[in-house]
Amino acid sequence: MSKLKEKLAKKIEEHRPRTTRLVKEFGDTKVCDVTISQVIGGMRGIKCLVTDISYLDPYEGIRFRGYTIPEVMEKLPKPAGCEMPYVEGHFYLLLTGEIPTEEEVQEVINEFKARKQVPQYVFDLLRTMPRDTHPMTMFSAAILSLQRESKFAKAYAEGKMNKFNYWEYMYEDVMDLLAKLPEIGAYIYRMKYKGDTPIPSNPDLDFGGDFAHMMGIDKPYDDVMRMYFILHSDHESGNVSAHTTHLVASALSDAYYSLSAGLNGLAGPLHGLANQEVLKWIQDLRARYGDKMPTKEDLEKFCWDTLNSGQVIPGYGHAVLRKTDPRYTAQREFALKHLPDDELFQIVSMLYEVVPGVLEKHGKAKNPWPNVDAHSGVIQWYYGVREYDFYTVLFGIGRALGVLANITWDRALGYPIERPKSVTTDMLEEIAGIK
Ligand code: CMX
Repeated sequence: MSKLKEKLAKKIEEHRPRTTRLVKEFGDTKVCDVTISQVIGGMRGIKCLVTDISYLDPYEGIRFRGYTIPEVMEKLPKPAGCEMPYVEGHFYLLLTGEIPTEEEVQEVINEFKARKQVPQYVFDLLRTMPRDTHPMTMFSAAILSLQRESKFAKAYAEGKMNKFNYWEYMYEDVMDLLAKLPEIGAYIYRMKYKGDTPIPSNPDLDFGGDFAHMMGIDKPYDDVMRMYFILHSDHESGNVSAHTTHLVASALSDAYYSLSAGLNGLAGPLHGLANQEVLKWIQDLRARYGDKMPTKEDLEKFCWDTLNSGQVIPGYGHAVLRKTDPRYTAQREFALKHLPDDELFQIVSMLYEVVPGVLEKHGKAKNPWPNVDAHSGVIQWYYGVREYDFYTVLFGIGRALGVLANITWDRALGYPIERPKSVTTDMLEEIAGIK
């Protein structure tokens, strides 16, 4: 058994009694009330999910296992000469709650290396799809096709498992799957946009480094991607991609089924696709002003035109956050250091000064501040990834780290199949006293 799996086994043993005790001794203790607007309004604010992997404070933003983004970036081990930490170290943190040593990170790197080979049938499948298929469809289909490899599904079918060791098979699937995601993503990119010139994986590189290599982009793109994958990894459990992955896994569907489903949710324009929408929106803005750099007044007018045509301003607003997303800030700091004079970055910076005021005046969005998607595309664009419909795949590889860590713990703690209760409109009217 790997040291990571051993450590996880120990943590799980320590944690299980906490969950059991809460259910047994305090099962009837009330957590929160539920109002009609929450029932109709997408369950906003209802506290009915549990995860220890990350927590989203509306004002502070995300903490991964209790650490803020700057703390994660500072504390996790980094490859020699690099600014950003190993993605493998971040995954170790998400899974165990501990900052790994160099040696512990190396072990995860080696595990991924041993599991990273993508079966040929996945590439064959991708090649049968029309080239104008959205890359998220390709990515999700590739992951779904890998389901035949599931060790969990196989052991379940053979009746080999009991509830207490479900997590071990889930862990094996999670590691097998994660290790393959960089190559699947980069293959789609090179096949679809770069004249069908996939670049083979370099087994000596780490997760972020190998991804940059397979994309065919030089340094510091490896650091861009380490940062990107870490920032996008997890945002507690209620967002569409995390919740969907958890929900599907709750039916004892394996990691492949669950992640593929979660990614289909990430592909929606109100969720992960927003980073593609932001770039498209900014390109439309630039097209309107030709070579001239738009002024703040121009930007303000463009924002109002967007709102008045009934569209949302992509990259702004959030269901939980009520301040600037620290994932936006982390990317802004990177951009200030590496691409301060980039025209697109300057537009994004100007938008930061303009959009919150416009949204406040508009009076609808509860949060007028930027979210992660308002910034991600600009950095990708600068380093040459200009095919913006690919951006959500990058988000998806990052998001896999968090949601797969979560479903490993779901199995470990024996969370049951998810099954909330619905009511009819008649019933709500009765509850409201109007019927
Ligand atoms: N532009 C214009 N209107 C906005 C808005 C924005 N950026 N953000 C919210 N609103 C509107 C909503 O559409 C809603 O209008 P209606 O009452 O007419 O339906 C109203 O303000 C209230 O919405 P809210 O409670 O503030 O926000 P929600 O929790 O319903 O939705 C989100 C959150 C992110 C979907 C929304 O802010 C939005 O559509 N933003 C733009 C898309 C985006 O950036 N998505 C990425 C989010 C991060 C991620 O998941 O990747």
